[in-house]
Amino acid sequence: MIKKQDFGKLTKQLGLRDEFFSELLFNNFDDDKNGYIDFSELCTVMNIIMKGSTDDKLEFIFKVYDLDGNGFLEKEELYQIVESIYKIASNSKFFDTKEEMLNYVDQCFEEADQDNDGKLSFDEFKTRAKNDPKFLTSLSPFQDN
Ligand SMILES: [Ca+2]
Ligand SMILES: [Ca+2]
Ligand SMILES: [Ca+2]
Repeated sequence: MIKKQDFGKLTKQLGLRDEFFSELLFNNFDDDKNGYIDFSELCTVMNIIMKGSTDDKLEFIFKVYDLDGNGFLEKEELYQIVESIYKIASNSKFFDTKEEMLNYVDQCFEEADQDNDGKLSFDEFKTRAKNDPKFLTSLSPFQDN
């Protein structure tokens, strides 16, 4: 069983230096919300990460980013996430300033929100992520290379 404290250390070693994200991930791993990640919970997530299809992975990311768990991504949630990512990725590959990054979120959001209801459903998120790899990379807390 993994406690939240140990999980924080683990994600740090994996290059995730932001507590906000560590907490987000922990809450998502901890399926039964008992404050510990047990072996089967860990396996479920590892399976998605190692063997999951793109859709499985997108669904996982979507759930992590849906901070209030209402089944939709709101712009405020994306702002929080992107801001947190910006803190981690001090030399971000894509953006020079935070404003630039937030503008990008605005722009992506408008484009992704196909029915213009001000929130992204999983389908809208998935469509956007598949058509624009930059969208997904810019939303990923892990900086590959
Ligand atoms: Ca648990
Ligand atoms: Ca939400
Ligand atoms: Ca929508």
